[in-house]
Amino acid sequence: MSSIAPFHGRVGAPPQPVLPVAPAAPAGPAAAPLPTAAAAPKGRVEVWDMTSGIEQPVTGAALLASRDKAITTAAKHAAKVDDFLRTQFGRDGWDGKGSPMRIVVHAPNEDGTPNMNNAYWDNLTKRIYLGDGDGELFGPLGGALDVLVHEATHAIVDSEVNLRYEGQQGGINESWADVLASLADKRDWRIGEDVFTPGTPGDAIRDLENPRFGHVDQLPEGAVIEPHDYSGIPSLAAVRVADKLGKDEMGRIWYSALVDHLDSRAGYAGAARATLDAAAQLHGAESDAVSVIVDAWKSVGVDPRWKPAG
Ligand SMILES: [Ca+2]
Ligand SMILES: [Ca+2]
Ligand SMILES: [Zn+2]
Repeated sequence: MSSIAPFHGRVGAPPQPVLPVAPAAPAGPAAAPLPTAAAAPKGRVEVWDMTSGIEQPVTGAALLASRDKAITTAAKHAAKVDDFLRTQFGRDGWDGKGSPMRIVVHAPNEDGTPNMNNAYWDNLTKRIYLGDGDGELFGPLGGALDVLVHEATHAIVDSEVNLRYEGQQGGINESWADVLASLADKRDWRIGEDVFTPGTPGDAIRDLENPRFGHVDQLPEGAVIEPHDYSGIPSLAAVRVADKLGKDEMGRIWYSALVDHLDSRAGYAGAARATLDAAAQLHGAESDAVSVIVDAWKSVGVDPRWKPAG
């Protein structure tokens, strides 16, 4: 399970699908009269409502008629993610095979209590679970487009590369999720600012320009580091590449690195090599892009020539 925020004080297995559910009817124009054409999500989305504790499908007609803002906003954003993957990367759905975005709104905590302060991708159900937040730490998490892209990127990672969710691999997983999210919402490098601490303006879950750890030398030796904290190092390299090549071009290279070049055993150095291989393929081995990327990784203490230990 790959989430947007670290889970605090959680033990044991991640939330599992509660009960088998019937597949939802595809969202979008349905038998019911459409309020307006603009209200129909363009991208492919399937929605479940977990208010009752069970994943209940929301039909296209029910979605169009819904006055539940957490549901309608999450569905609108999920549709935008589907569009974004197609227009930004030419990707046909999160799995590259045309599958719709599948979201579960009002998802509870693992113990069944409501107002989960998190969102996560579950690779077993292939759905994104969106908590309502407690209103203090988070508002409903589907209210942020970048949170949806973050979780969709975990879906892409799981369908393309079998990364472990720990250590540097966990950091790579989280970093790619944040970096691709930063492309959907190009205003800045902050993640989740639209839903994080509704009572406090100007903050965010993470700021890729100002990560907790922005250089390998800052990592405390011997400590177990949480994947979201590990992610800051590759994310800062991506920021510095974007400073030179532009955000869209960085994104093109980073996406290609993920789907075409990243090795399932990669640590930071392997991730760096994947971006170099992608840049070399797109721009040539002697291109400026390649030297910009080498410099960016070195600035965070990662030498792409490192070989994995053992
Ligand atoms: Ca953002
Ligand atoms: Ca806030
Ligand atoms: Zn995540």
